[in-house]
Amino acid sequence: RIYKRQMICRSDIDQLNAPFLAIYETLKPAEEEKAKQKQLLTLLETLVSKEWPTARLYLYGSCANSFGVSKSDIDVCLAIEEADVDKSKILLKLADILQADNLQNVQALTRARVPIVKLMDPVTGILCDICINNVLAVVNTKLLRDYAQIDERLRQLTFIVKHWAKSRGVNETYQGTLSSYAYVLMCIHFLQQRRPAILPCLQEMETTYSVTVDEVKCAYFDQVEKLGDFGRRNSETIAQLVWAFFNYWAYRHDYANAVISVRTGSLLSKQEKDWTRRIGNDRHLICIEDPFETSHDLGRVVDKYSIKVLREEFERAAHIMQYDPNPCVKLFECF
Ligand code: 3AT
Ligand code: MG
Repeated sequence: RIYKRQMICRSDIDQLNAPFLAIYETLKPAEEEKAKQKQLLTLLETLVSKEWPTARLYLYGSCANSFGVSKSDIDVCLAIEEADVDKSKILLKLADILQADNLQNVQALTRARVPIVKLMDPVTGILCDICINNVLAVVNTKLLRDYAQIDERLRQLTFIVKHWAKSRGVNETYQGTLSSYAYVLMCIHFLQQRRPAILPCLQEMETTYSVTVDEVKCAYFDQVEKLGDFGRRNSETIAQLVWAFFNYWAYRHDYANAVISVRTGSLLSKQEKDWTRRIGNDRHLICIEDPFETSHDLGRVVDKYSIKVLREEFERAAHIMQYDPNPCVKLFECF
């Protein structure tokens, strides 16, 4: 590897706070975008309820988990409580309804891994994906949103990490790199691990919210407003955290043995998860446990080629954060 291992942070790190916060501010969506999303959701609700009066629509993903940058697509889940829903049939019907109401580029992708209808709203210009009964995604969206309310540094760090991943081409699951969802979990876990901790582990606390979805019990402490200023004893700044995040994934993470787990707020071993060998396409080269579907490794998309790409990008980022005179430019240089 070309980059040298670095453990001690540069002395001028805090001069990078202002530029990182400026990037965060430019990525943050404006309030009027939220209003447009609501407007589209209301239209969709009206159309859907005519055909399926008891169905409900939920926003999930980055438009609802507070980690969405400006101009993101929106993800919508149509929840239908019917025995034996034939998803393809519903999606085709839904596509007809949407098309008839002049929504643009309506497409039903019934054979995708997660079948969806895609559309574009000509009034707001918003692109939207609608899936059926993906309720676990709605619940994990709530978990992420609740974490985001505890300490603003989580949102800042995640925006910067996602922006880096998109710029460097390592946010493409079909190419074997990680999903946005995986990066958010990496950021939450990282802040749970700081000493003093910046984030608590909500799933280890008293249960105040509990639902069972597809036989998976999802329970955690969701009264986050009661946590006050949880992270106040830790005064690390965003620049220090960005530095430490990349340093961790470049040089400190034990790729051979460790699993990061937001559910427990700690590191687990591959041994105890039985993630030590390749089964089918799951190679477990970088292990990120889903907080609710605990048998899911979000790193399963990573293969023996893309793990190299990913680790080299972490090392490049760590090197830039340590040595580059102008990291806020170099870090996000397009791949
Ligand atoms: P972008 O801003 O769109 O990149 P996002 O948070 O919307 O980020 P995705 O579009 O990749 O992320 O995914 C939408 C949501 O679907 C996020 C999460 O609630 C859920 N999700 C994605 N991948 C998984 C997964 N492997 N397991 C469980 N839930 C997932
Ligand atoms: Mg999305």
